[in-house]
Amino acid sequence: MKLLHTSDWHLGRFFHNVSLLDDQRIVLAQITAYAVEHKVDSVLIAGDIFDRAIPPAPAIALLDETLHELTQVHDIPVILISGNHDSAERLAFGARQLANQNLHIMHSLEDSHQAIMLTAEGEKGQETAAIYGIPYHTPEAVRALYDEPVKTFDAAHTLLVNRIIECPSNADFNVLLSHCFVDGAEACDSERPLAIGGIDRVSASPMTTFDYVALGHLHGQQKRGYEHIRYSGSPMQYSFSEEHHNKSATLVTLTQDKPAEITLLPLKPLKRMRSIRGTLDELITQATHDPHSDDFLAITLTDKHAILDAMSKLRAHYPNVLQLEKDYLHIAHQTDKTKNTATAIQKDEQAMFGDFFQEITGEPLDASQKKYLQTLLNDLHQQTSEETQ
Ligand SMILES: [Mn+2]
Repeated sequence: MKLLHTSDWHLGRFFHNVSLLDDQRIVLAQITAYAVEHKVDSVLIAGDIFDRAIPPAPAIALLDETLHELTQVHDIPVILISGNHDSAERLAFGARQLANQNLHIMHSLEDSHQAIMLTAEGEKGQETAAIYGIPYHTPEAVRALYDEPVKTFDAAHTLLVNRIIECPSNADFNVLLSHCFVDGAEACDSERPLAIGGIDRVSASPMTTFDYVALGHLHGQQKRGYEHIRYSGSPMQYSFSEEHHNKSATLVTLTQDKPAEITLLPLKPLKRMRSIRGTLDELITQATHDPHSDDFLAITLTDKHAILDAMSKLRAHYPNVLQLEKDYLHIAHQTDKTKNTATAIQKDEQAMFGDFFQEITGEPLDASQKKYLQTLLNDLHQQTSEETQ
């Protein structure tokens, strides 16, 4: 039995106001190609299908197209759960009808103990897998549904897992999908916390009896405590904190009396998210030899002086600069930390205006100009402090 585990597609996501849909389309096509190439028995998507409850229409169209390719063109069942970014109710539209068409949308907590049964030809004849899905849920939602004093994310999740385990399954393999934050797993910048202060963590131990657990929520691929309890991670980078992530889909091969075999199938993005640093001149020179100058970039400029409209100058060579930082601003802040703040701000202003003046006129400020500027700044600060008193 072969399953392809993926999660956190976040279709319709924008990053620094740039739509990622073209990039998402590329990696979804690779996932479909892997599913076909490896003749998987199902594709499992562990939540955060969309980036928001009401996704943009082109994102809905991309999901529709991808699911059509998988379930109708290639006859591969898709099983998915809703994540914290999805609206479970909206994602559930048509779920009962679609279940007859290879598409299983598991959105209900009440029905999370009901398995989708898969059959496949294994080495020892026909094999069956029971696939369970626990959609994203809050403790309040579980408490409202069952008459249990559930207070924490862990208690809520454990209750739902135990409900599944209590129902005996005679399948050869039992597989669970869940969208949750398993304790000890590593987060990055692009996940929205489920709750503030780390109270969203759930324990892995109740899930160990499953043959495989397909997790969603965390965007970095990782196992959690056990080889068969895993996050597939998102199919592409969604923040600069994922600069060193190599994204993949997880191919899971289940064989009787053996642990699940895991193969990471690499996904190749259209554009990577990465950070570079250097002076403006260095970076512009580098751009000519950079075959990936259209990557999404976070740039740190190390020039010691202010540069007029650095963003447009960089974008002429790197069209997708999304974030720009200037080292000298940090340095100025750090060195002046211990001094009087007002003096520090004034000093920065003087230096910055001096740089600006030089950039425009090609000449540094002379002594009388500096004196005039100082008087002007003093007057302005005087006015501001009087106004705020
Ligand atoms: Mn997510």
